[in-house]
Amino acid sequence: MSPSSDPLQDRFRGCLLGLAIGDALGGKFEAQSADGIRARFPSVEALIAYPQDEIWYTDDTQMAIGVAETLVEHGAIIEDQLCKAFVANYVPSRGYGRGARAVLEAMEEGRDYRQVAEQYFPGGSYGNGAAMRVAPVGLLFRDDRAALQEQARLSALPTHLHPLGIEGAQLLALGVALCSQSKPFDRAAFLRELVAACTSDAYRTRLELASRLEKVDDLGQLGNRIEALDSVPTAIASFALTPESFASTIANVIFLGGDTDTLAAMAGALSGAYLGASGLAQRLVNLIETSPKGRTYLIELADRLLTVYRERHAIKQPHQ
Ligand code: RVK
Ligand code: MG
Ligand code: MG
Repeated sequence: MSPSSDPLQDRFRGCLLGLAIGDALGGKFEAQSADGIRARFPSVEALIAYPQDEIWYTDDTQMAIGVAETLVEHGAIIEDQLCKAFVANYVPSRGYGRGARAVLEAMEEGRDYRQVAEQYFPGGSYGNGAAMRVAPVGLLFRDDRAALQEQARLSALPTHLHPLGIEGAQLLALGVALCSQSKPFDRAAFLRELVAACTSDAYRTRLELASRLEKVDDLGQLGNRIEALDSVPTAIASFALTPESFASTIANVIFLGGDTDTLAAMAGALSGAYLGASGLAQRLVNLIETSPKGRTYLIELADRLLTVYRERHAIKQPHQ
């Protein structure tokens, strides 16, 4: 990849590549214990140096690609089109959540997937599957908070109807939007804005705790699980503690064990949106899989999303 001289292009690329790297590296440790991972890797550097061959992403990136493709094609989330993209990209062996699998298979077979989504988990899923894939929404609607909230909600709905699943996606999208704007990083302002955007006490409490955390060793207090509430604030807090280091931001959540791919995918998307592709760990960028929807495709997708963003901006503000 030739480095971009366009700072916003660098950030769009960084977000998608950072997500894929976090997902793929974290995917090597999914469901392992924190102690087990720490015993093998005493430092951030040791963990980041671990992959020697291509790293393969999981469902997190695969679904984020579907979200980005829908936005690129239609300029906004259109549910039918989003479902088509999810189904077209669906490779079950990439490691989907069990509820998500049931919903996607209903979509694939033309059954009533909304009913499956409502009934599989009564009240809807509060898994982190909507948040893990939402980053492209944060990029495209980075300058329009109302649209960002609504588009993040729409991107969640096919699989995640529970308010905590939806709110997790809205907060992560807002985090990406803020990261794509801020330099230098103001941690207090970043977390204040996220706290102010919370609609539930549950997220507000976690993000207030995140704003009081001072050490990466305390990140575990925020959770490391597959539920959105137990992972979205953790990813946000990890980025906020080490904003200038992509490697630390993804490694510190992988060290927590548990849902490592998704924690690192979300943290990686935030970090990449802030630092840009040029600020990522270049060795890992070069190891991202070279499959048809691998590294080169992710870069092209980020560039196409930026084109749509700029077109949207030009239409909204014709005199600027
Ligand atoms: C495998 C009870 C609920 C629930 C509810 C729990 C991939 C379930 C990715 C469920 C991510 C899990 C992850 C995931 C993304 C959710 N009552 N339990 N109302 N709602 N859960 O199935 O796309 O790794 O244990 O909707 O959100 O890497 O199995 O899928 O880590 O959360 O899956 O929720 O999963 P799902 P998802
Ligand atoms: Mg995954
Ligand atoms: Mg996961």
